[in-house]
Amino acid sequence: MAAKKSSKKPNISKEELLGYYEDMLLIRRFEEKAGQLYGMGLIGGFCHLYIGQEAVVVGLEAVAKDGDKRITSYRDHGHMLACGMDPGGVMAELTGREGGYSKGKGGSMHMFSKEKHFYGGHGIVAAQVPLGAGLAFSDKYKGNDNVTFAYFGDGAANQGQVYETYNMAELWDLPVVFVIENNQYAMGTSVQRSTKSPSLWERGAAYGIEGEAVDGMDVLAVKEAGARATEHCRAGNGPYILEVKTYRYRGHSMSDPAKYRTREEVQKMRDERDPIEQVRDLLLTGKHASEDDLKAIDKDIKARVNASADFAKESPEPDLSELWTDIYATEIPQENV
Ligand SMILES: Cc1ncc(C[n+]2csc(CCOP(=O)(O)OP(=O)(O)O)c2C)c(N)n1
Ligand SMILES: [Mg+2]
Repeated sequence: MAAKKSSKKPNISKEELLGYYEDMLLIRRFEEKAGQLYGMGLIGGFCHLYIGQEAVVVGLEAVAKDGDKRITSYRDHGHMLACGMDPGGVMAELTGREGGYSKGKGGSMHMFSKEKHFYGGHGIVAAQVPLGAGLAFSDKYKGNDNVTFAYFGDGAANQGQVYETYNMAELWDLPVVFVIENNQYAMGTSVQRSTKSPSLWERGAAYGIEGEAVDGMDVLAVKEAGARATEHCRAGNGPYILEVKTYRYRGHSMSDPAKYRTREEVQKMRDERDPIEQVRDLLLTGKHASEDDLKAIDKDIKARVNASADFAKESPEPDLSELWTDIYATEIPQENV
């Protein structure tokens, strides 16, 4: 089945479109800056950029409500910014500073915010999927109508634990939206090379889980599909699978020779499908904003991102005594999970 396009209803308000534009641009500019800081040696370890995939998290956050949870893989900066985490705290974590969300001890892949219900940041492919079902179990147990967004990649979709999780999630009607971010590649392996059943969402049928594929370069389409998914889960109907067809422009991580695809393939995506450009076109053709308005927004966002980098650079490295803290839980939380 082809991925669903949005109905591009003309009644989408200027405020809504501008909101998507700003949120996606913040992620893009933040990631560009992270790439620069990495090049300058200020970020150590792994760093996986989200450039190209911005419409996925921004579209889904548009249907999230207070108390909803999210959990994802190592390609996680976009998810953090989209759920409202502070860019300064995220950048400081990337650079291993005290002001970071994990006090500089987690880095790019291991950041959390209990306040924003962001549960990581996981380096083991697909490990977050059963954990996501566990988060959804807590909401089911408490009897509220919150949902968990459990994000994973096309490569992760070939992991066994995903299917064990599908089975339990459907059996127990857990309110979890399984979001497969199909960016066409798992490191250097294309979906075509890794599976003969490329319609990843349809695998849920074996467990009785409903779902759909959606055009992940179109933020409005993602939001519409996200609304169907969350309504399904909030109403107590169990899990839902969204396979969001997207694309990453940069390498898998900062150390990717990118020999598995052509420059032309990437350029074609940038030219024809870019999620930010699509909203930009809607804003301009709908006369909701002028070129100058959009330039001013970009300037503001760049200033916010630069401020986050300055905050990161000025924040001290963690004290050596921090080596021995935050290793074991000293209290067992009874609620607010
Ligand atoms: C269990 C496990 N196996 C292998 C790896 C090495 N590895 C890291 S990322 C990755 C590819 C995952 O691709 P995908 O799920 O499509 O996510 P994407 O990077 O495209 O966001 C692999 C094999 C790992 N981290 N964990
Ligand atoms: Mg992938």
